[in-house]
Amino acid sequence: MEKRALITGITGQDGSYLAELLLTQGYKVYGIVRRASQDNCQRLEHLLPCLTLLQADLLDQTSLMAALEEAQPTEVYNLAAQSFVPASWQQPILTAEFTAVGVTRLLDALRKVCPQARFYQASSSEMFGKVRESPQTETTPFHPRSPYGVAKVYGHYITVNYRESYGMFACSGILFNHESPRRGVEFVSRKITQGVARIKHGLDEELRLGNLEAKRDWGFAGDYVRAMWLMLQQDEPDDYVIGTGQTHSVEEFVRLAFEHAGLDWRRHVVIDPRFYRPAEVDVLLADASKARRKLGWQPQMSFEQMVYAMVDADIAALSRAAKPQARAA
Ligand code: NAP
Ligand code: G4F
Repeated sequence: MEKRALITGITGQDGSYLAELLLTQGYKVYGIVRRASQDNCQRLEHLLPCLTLLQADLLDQTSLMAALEEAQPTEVYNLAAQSFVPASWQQPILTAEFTAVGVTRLLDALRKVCPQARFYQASSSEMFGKVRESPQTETTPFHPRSPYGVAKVYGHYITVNYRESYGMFACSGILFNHESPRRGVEFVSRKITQGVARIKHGLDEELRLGNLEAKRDWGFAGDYVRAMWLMLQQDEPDDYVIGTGQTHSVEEFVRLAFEHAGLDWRRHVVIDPRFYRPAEVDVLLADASKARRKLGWQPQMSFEQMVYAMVDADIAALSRAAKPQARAA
């Protein structure tokens, strides 16, 4: 049978890596994009000739059903969400519509149009929030700390519920933070590496950040999309925690990134209370032993390698951008 995948959120960081992986596995890949006045496919440019993009929106059930009718997917990956935690305090209702109820819209469309398709839901370690135990496993209770985290808990349980109610092959991947040179610039990892590059190039003097003490279990996005795919290749649907099993503070990330560029972070980083959150997730740490045992998954890229790759990519991008100016001068 032809392997056909539909990805929501294909224009995002994970969507671009997942599309690459599925194309190399021989899938016909469809992606859902929402209408915008300008196209938003920068992360996909190198893949566009091989993809079929369909216009739909998680807010609009009719468009989701039409996309499923057209693609007739064997696998559906729901990566679309309002994914930036601070924005979820500014737009809590919109976040719930996209990130929570949007999952039900898609699952219900799937149930009606192609109930045999396998379904992946992009759940998050933000659901653990004020952690009840450490490290966190699939059975650790949730205590979300943001409207985003609350919305993801809903998305997780509605996925489990459609599996249990309708026998659908629906999996929830509880992924810890994962980064890459394609990460959005508002997330702390990319904000740091882009800030380092701008300081290195003499474009900025300072980088303003919030809480440097928060700790995250950070991995590389390319490794994590492999785990998503593996979940849908199993005999039975299930839920999995995906992370590295190591945690690092934001300060450690900062120090490594600046040192890699030959800079002293203490001379450039300014603590700005504007970037503190109303409620913080202090520390996250994954126990991904179930994924290791059942999926054979483990991360390939270390924390240090990932930080260095992100710094190098941002410095190189600014060097490329500066070249025409240098020629003109
Ligand atoms: P991202 O870069 O922010 O991408 C989000 C995607 O969702 C974009 O393609 C965006 O489209 C799309 N989207 C947003 N609202 C939509 C709507 N109403 N209808 C259709 N599409 C919509 O996120 P990511 O880092 O790739 O993460 C992918 C998923 O994994 C998200 O659900 C996120 O919450 C979850 N997650 C991420 C991490 C992580 O560390 N990266 C960890 C755990 C879970 P536009 O391009 O049009 O904005
Ligand atoms: O990079 P962040 O914004 O990621 P956060 O909030 O952990 O969420 C990301 O990972 C989740 C998985 O756990 C995903 F579900 C979610 O979609 C997203 O991808 O912030 C990381 C930490 C926080 O503790 C924050 O307070 O960095 C701290 N931080 C310190 N200064 C900052 C800043 N975060 C941002 N964005 N900007 C700062 O200036």
